[in-house]
Amino acid sequence: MLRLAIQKSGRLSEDSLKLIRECGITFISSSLKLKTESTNFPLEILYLRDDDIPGYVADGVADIGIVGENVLVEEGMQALAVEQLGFSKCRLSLAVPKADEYSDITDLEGKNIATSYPNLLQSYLQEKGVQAHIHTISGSVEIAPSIGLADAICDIVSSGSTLISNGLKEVERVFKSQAVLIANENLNADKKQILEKLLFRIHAVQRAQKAKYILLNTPNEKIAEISRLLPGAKSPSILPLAEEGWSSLHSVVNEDDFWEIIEKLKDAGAQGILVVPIEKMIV
Ligand code: PRT
Ligand code: ZN
Repeated sequence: MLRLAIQKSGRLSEDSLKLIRECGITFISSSLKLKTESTNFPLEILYLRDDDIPGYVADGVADIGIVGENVLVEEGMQALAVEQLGFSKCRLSLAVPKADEYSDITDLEGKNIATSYPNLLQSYLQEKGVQAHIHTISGSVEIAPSIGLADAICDIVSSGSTLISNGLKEVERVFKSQAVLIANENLNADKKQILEKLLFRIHAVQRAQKAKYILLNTPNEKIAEISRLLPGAKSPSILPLAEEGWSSLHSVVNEDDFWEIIEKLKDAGAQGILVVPIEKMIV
């Protein structure tokens, strides 16, 4: 049995549970429970505050966990990281009042900066050779300049709308973050094996998220040209159509290249192009 710690309620919770479900792991989730066990995989889920997750995993109370890299690195526990998960993307940024003139980081020399991430901020300032006074506060960081508590703030930004609505502008990006899977460094052989199984499933889910299954019709004389445009899992599958001289071609495309490829396929004579999501992908 492997114990997974995820955030009880917050920005990481929904996507963490979604990932586990997409791995085919079923369990009863209830916002009132602190612990739940999967019905079809040797996994127990603990619901915790995100800040506590690295500590619990380091101590072995939980075997693995899902947490933001910002929290992990702030707590000095980056050694536990196993795998970036691609969700809850955000950045830790420095921001100053909109009306302030700002040219570069040296403008913050000797200034007061409010943050909940003193360690990440300190190492960034040190790297830039800037000395400032760091005020550690646990929340509502963005109001610090307007109440006279600080000249600048260093906080998590995602869309940027919180900064704008508090009359602030983002001036430096200190750290880029996303959700990461972490693991205790001394898992026994049994637990390691379960973790390997889980990672195998996570990789299949992640691969599928980036890939699309594409089906199209092509005149036979265009098969070679169109196949070259489709760097699929291996090579495209080609099936004859009922109509003489035509074939149906099936392959996989990467979401990032998707629109560019579609244009080229049309130009090359492809017709009836269908693009469908892939649920799991094992290579
Ligand atoms: O109760 P608990 O301690 O478990 O949760 P929490 O309140 O400490 O954390 P939570 O749920 O807010 O965030 C959990 C993790 O989500 C963070 O550690 C980040 O890794 C990640 N994340 C992603 C974010 C954001 N996006 C985010 N936008 N964490 C916080 N924010 C906040 C930010 O602090 C600011 O107040 O959202 C505001 C900015 O958002 P925008 O969109 O207006 O820029
Ligand atoms: Zn927290």
